[in-house]
Amino acid sequence: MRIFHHPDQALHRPERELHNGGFVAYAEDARRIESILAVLGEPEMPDDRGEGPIRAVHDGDYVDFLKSAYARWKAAGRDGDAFGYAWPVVGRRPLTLNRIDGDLGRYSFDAASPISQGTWEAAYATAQTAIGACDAVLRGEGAAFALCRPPGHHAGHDYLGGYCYLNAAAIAAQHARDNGVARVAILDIDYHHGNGTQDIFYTRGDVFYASLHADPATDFPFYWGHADETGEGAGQGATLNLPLARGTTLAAFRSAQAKALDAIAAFDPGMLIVSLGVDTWDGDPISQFAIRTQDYRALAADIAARGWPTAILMEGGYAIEALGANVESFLSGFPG
Ligand code: SP5
Ligand code: ZN
Repeated sequence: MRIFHHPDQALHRPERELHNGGFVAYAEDARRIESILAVLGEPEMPDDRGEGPIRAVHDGDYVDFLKSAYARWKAAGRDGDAFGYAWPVVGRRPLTLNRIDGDLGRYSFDAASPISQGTWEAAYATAQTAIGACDAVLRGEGAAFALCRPPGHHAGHDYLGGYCYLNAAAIAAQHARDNGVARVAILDIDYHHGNGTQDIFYTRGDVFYASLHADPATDFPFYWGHADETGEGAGQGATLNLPLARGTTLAAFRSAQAKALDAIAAFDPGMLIVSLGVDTWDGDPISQFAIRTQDYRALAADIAARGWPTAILMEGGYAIEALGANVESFLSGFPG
């Protein structure tokens, strides 16, 4: 399988995140990529398609904010990575403020996603990597893998969060739409609900979003991913949320995935995008499912059996030493 990755993705290097009332080491570590490449071997560099496909999904002011936030943080005399500490509660006026702290609150939804030097460059490279895999599939590959990092599925039209800054899956889906694919489906099997992807397509009927994830009643991102969120307007019925209990093993995960695949089949997509998180793994340090390494091959084979041209995009997974084996197992479920 063709594998895409851009070395600039390593430029995103936050030191810490806020967790349980204190600062801890940032879980979305750049070494995640090294662990995966050690197993998969040398990747392809994606072409640079510019900011057009990014701005086709994300708010222009938000993109400008991401590009300038770290420099503004430094200009304000701050040490370390840029963090928000005040957020506009839903219903506040959409004020335009110049202060960096105001913008950090306006454009984020958690305090676990700092902006470091190089965050923009890394997120931009992640987007190009996703587009590279998407283009390979558009040009006839049965499946291709984008080794994205930082991940993307928590990032919305105009916000960051959950270690995500630009939504690679949404950018790839929109890119496919803009290149003639009438209906695109996204299957999100990261441990966490992909709130950003859901939000971006919530009112649209041309991109189907199905997600298996830890029940947001117990797990991040809490405010999205409940079973009664099914889309709105033209998007009514084009969002499917399948929350699962902590401790979920292969059998329950696999039957929920079959349900998602059946719904996607009824939608009849021209392309599938898989948001692959291996934070569903048994030993993941921040997650509570019990999927084993060999299970990923079975899950992937069930997806591949449907026969849709498929771009696979990396999302979460934090057991650094196990990532290579888990991703390799998943990719081995696809032919070729
Ligand atoms: C893409 C993705 O998987 N994002 C997950 C974001 C989850 N953030 C909330 C959980 C934070 C737990 N942080 C523990 C850090 C230990 N070093
Ligand atoms: Zn996750």
